[in-house]
Amino acid sequence: TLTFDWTDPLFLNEQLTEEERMIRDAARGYCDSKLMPRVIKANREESFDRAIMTELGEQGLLGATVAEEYGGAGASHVAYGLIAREVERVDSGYRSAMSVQSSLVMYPIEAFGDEAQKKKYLPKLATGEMVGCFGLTETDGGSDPGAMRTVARPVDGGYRLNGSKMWITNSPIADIAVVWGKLDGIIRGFIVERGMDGFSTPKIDGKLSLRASVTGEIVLDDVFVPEENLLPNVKGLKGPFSCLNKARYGIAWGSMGAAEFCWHAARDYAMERIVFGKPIAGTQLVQKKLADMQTEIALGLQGALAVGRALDQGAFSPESISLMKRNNCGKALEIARIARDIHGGNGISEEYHVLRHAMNLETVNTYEGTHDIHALILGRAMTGIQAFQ
Ligand code: TGC
Ligand code: FAD
Repeated sequence: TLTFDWTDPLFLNEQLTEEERMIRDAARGYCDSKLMPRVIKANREESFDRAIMTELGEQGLLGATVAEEYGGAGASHVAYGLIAREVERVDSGYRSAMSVQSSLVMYPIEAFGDEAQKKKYLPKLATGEMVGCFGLTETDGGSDPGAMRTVARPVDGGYRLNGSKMWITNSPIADIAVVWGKLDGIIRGFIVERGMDGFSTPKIDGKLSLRASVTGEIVLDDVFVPEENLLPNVKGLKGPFSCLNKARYGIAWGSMGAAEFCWHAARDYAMERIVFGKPIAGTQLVQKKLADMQTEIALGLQGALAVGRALDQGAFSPESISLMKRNNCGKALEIARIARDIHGGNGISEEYHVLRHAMNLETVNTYEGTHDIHALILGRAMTGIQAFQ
């Protein structure tokens, strides 16, 4: 028998390869020493330090699954998930920066780009010398991206893009944007570069969630994009949705990282906090809350691992990703709120981090498909009846 470790009740550690454990530990070392010390200030000031992208690149934490010949790590999807978990243990906004670059910018260029595009962009994205963003959502109903208004008009040597995108992670600091728009009524992907006339990325201020991440719009005012910047190898919603499969999968791991932070913080606080003459950890109500956290996290990590192994074998279904993204985000949000409660009044202080996580997880539960949209994806798969419209 194995000795019971309360922090790893279903023996996740034993199910990882040596390489996965090394990547996880390296990510954890960086996150503890470099990200954790700056997160309170970043969250308070609603600012993202651009240098983090270069640091993540130096640590090999960008484009983990991208082939080594293009600067990626050529690692497993499970390794990518473990990175997301470590980064989000610190802040969902930092994980956002990492996952947008890896899953929503590098992945589509690798999967749907031509050789010249891969050589031009991927190595610089892998080192963090270049920052990318992903423009799918528009102001009117992000849940229904098929209704997008952004259009591309063919012109001599390329296309003219018109439209705007809303709520775009990293857009204000991005050097390139993978933008989805309709060409002759069909959704296509374009690599728009900073400096192209008519391309601008106003920052969105005043967020009460994901404050350590920079979010903005993308405005496309008759932007000329040359032919060589069209992603040639995908057409239709399948393009952006294939990227979302990867990112949603990473979020299933990441949200568990945030939840684990909150669970451990709640447990540690409860051990120290003496009320009515004894630690609150010695009360039945608190122990039940901690046991619920432990159970949901252990199950959530196992589910994410199962999907990761399936992705590594190329035998996955988007519905299983929806199930894990939905459940893990929902559970993480609940866990963060309860952890805040266990901290009493201290729980609202930035010093204890738990309310920051809860606030962040409101976004994580909304982006990449809301909790309810994923329920409808699962409902459609179960009944054969689509309930979106
Ligand atoms: P539907 O009819 O279901 O599908 C249209 C076409 O797309 C294909 N498809 C997929 N392909 C690959 N993977 C998937 N997961 C796919 N889902 C669908 C499908 O086979 C079909 O292909 P074809 O060839 O038959 O045309 O499309 P619908 O319009 O009915 O979709 C409905 C719905 C609700 C499922 C979908 O629109 C949806 O998922 N909405 C949520 C939108 C969303 O997730 N937006 C995310 C924006 S990006 C973001 O939030 C980044 S935050 C990142 C961060 O900071 O970390
Ligand atoms: P809506 O679609 O208007 O939904 C509003 C509510 O209606 C939700 O509760 C939803 O579940 C519900 N709803 C919608 N349709 C139905 C239905 N048929 N039945 C029942 N309920 C329904 N997008 C990008 O493209 N790139 C990014 O990098 C990016 N980063 C983001 C960063 C942040 C901080 C945030 C907040 C968002 C980001 N997004 C990004 C956008 C995100 O994906 C959308 O906010 C999300 O998809 C929801 O779209 P919406 O906000 O328009 O909400």
